[in-house]
Amino acid sequence: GGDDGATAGGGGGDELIRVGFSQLGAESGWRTANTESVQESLSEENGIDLTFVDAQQRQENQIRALRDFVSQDMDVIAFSPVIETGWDQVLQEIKDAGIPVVLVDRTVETTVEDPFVTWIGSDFRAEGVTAGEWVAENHPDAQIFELQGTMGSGAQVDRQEGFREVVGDQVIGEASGNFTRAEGRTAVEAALQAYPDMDLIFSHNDDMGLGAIEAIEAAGMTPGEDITIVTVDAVKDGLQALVDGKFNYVVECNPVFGDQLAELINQVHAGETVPEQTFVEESAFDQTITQEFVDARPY
Ligand code: GYE
Repeated sequence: GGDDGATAGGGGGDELIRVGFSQLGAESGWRTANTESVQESLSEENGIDLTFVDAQQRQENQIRALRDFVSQDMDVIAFSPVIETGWDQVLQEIKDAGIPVVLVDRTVETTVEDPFVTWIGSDFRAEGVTAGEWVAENHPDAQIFELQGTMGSGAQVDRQEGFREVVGDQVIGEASGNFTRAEGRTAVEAALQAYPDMDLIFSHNDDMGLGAIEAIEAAGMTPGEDITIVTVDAVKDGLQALVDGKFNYVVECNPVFGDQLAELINQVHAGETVPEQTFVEESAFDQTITQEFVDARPY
């Protein structure tokens, strides 16, 4: 639906773009930072009236939220899908209602044609490759345990694919920690029993890596020394673990793209042509980062 003619940054209450945003959860430090960025930028100041709903990592909650947005006739629907598949029906319903979709962070796999106008997020596959290349260069003989994110999520599927392209033959075990610290800890407790030879963990995010630290210390070993830990995200807690010598390498995944998202939403609503994909910028860090750098990290 949506009325045309709202201008970017437009002021008056009547002209605000009504946006429904379905966030997938609050599972990690990355997600918290992402939610803060989205809520701060999808603001009246940027011409947006935001309805924000957290799905607590459950797809059925997200589908319900998306249907609510359709019945509320939102101007634009934005969402970050918890897993890649299972969206065909609801995406078709949104399309039939004529509401443009802006996909955020994670990706979808669907049979619906042109299911979204634009996507903004990270190159998860490249993150996996970056992690793999550091391992290949620094620990070419490592016995690797891969601590996976939520199975079937874009971030899990693509990080695994990229990582294994480089060092796949060194992976001796894998389990999912669902991107949370608690489940990461449980998975590594089991892995320490199942794979006594493992000496390197590739964790798909910082929070699960922090859970791994707890499990390793509880088993009387030294994280970062007895077991090398490589993670993705680079939230403040992750970088602190790096400076403390408990993580060895952290690939950055940038959650702070609310301003870019707000601009895309304004452009989409105005019917302007937007790029199909926008990749946010990121880098990677090793133990040479300083405490000052960590202290200055805003999230
Ligand atoms: O890396 C992880 C979060 O989809 C990029 O989800 C995101 C990932 C992020 O739970 O910490």
